[in-house]
Amino acid sequence: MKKKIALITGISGQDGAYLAKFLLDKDYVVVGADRRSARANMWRLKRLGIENKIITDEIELTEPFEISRLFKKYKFDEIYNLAAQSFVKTSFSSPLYTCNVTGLGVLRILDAMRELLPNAKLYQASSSEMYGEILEKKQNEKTPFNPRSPYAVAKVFGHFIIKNYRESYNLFAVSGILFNHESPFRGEEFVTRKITKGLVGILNNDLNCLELGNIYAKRDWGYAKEYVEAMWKMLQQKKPEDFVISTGSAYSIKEFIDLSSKYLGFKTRWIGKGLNQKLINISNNKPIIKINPKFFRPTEVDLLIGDSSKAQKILKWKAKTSLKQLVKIMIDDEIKYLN
Ligand code: NAP
Ligand code: G4F
Repeated sequence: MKKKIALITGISGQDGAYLAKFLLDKDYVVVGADRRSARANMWRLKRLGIENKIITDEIELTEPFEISRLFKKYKFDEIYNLAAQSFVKTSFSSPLYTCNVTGLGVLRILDAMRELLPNAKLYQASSSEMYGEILEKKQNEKTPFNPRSPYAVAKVFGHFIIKNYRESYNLFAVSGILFNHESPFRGEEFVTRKITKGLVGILNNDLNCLELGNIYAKRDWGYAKEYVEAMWKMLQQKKPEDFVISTGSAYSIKEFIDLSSKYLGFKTRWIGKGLNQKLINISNNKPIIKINPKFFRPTEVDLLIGDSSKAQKILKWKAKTSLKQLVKIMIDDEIKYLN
């Protein structure tokens, strides 16, 4: 039987790597596309031992000619659009660029698909950030969006243009509204990896103290490796539909720090309030976490908790890894690859 061929944009990112491994294990031909970079950014694929098993090509989401070229070169059965300027904080300093890549990039992909590959299936990486200042206690596919950052506004555009092209041109194009998902492959600027890497660095005497922003925000954190299966499942359905993917539980950054420091064997206590709040290492009375307003955002998303009952019912998908287990996975890996 002819192998299915899938395109993953954003192949160098966290989800791109896990999804590539998942699809290769299902015997797909995987074309992994990324923008050209002067920096070596394929370390995740190397770690998974799949760097030489995927076909690599270039895609720049601001460049429609490059998208068309790729869509003429390969007859994709499935397209996973994971590429984005995905760091929320950067979207405040680069709003136009973020909207161009993360928002309009989706339209460029969709329009090339309409013209060149109308029978392909397209997955769009939508985000729980779209709920922003939440309008319902638990967020599901029907909860209205209330975005709080240029990144989230761009994702809302991407989400609705997918729906519009699906309805206007009868394309199989769907959005997965994924809540935060983490792993050892998470970028170092995101808060979970910043904490696991930072605390391991402190234990190893490479770092004195870690500086963070708002530690009272709460997120619904799952394990990225499990979440890519849900993306694939969405494209195996008869009917194109959007799904929320989440664990259903939320924890604060402070709780994530406490779980991590406890797992590493630190004896700690919190002191002070607001900007003066610190986490003290009881063994030497020195602070290991401080607050730095530099990491605050102009507008914050205080709380996200997803309701993924539709995915549980239709996709038969459910998150399995607890936050405690996720912390262990991330820290063990951090220690293993310390040098
Ligand atoms: P990530 O690690 O930041 O990866 C983003 C990828 O997009 C990288 O490969 C990056 O390439 C690529 N990219 C950035 N700008 C590009 C451009 N102009 N043209 C082409 N490629 C570009 O993100 P992730 O965590 O894997 O997330 C995957 C997707 O899911 C993103 O769209 C993100 O917004 C969305 N999402 C993530 C989460 C989450 O919790 N992880 C939750 C909801 C939605 P470089 O290596 O060159 O930077
Ligand atoms: O780890 P974060 O940067 O992730 P954020 O903003 O929730 O966005 C991630 O998840 C979204 C899904 O909801 C994705 F769409 C998006 O692409 C990305 O993957 O920040 C999490 C929380 C925020 O409330 C932030 O203010 O942690 C808080 N935080 C506190 N101190 C910090 C820091 N965040 C970062 N990155 N760095 C800090 O020092």
